[in-house]
Amino acid sequence: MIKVLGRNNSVNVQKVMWCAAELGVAVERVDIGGAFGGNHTDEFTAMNPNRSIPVLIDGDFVLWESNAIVRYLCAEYGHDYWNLQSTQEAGLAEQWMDWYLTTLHPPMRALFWQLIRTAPAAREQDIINKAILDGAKLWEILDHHLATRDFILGDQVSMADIPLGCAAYRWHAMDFKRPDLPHLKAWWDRLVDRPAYREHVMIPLT
Ligand SMILES: N[C@@H](CCC(=O)N[C@@H](CS)C(=O)NCC(=O)O)C(=O)O
Repeated sequence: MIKVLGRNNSVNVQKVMWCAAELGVAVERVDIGGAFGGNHTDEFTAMNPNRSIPVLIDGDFVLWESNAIVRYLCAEYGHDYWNLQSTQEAGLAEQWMDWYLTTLHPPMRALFWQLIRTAPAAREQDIINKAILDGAKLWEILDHHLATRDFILGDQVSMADIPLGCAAYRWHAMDFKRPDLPHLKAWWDRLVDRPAYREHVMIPLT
């Protein structure tokens, strides 16, 4: 059985677990990283020299970088709309996945660390304000994109929804004043309807 090394409260592990569940791929997840430790051993470092989670083990094949793992799972085990049909579709999916990683993740990470991982007395309001402002501008881009489609690539959910969908839960679950972005909210509601999303992504933020 495929193994995923990583604690379930990591957004990057959630991408992989949600994707595998959507594909119907059985996975054994092992709690590693954060308070569990285990990602600085020689054995782990040999698999991922970054000492970060998640790591996927599929037989003799080892893979790290969560977006790469999602792409691998869809290419290897994808069916129906999870198996992208053209290089254009794949290009667009990768565009949004990379946009999340390079552009939206930094303000989302700052917000998460301030509001969830930092004690209230130690929070820095200017960092929080900037992250909300930067994040809102970017979510607005996605809101505009979603005005004419149900999911990121069109009518059907795809791997393009995975990283942004994980971030969207955090955006809606954290306690701050969000701008009104109706298309984004409607898309997020569609994700919330998915049992695999609720099971692997919508867990308490810690
Ligand atoms: N770009 C990497 C980032 C991996 C990463 O930074 N993972 C974090 C958890 S979200 C980690 O390993 N933190 C150290 C730890 O949990 O001990 C990916 O997408 O997989």
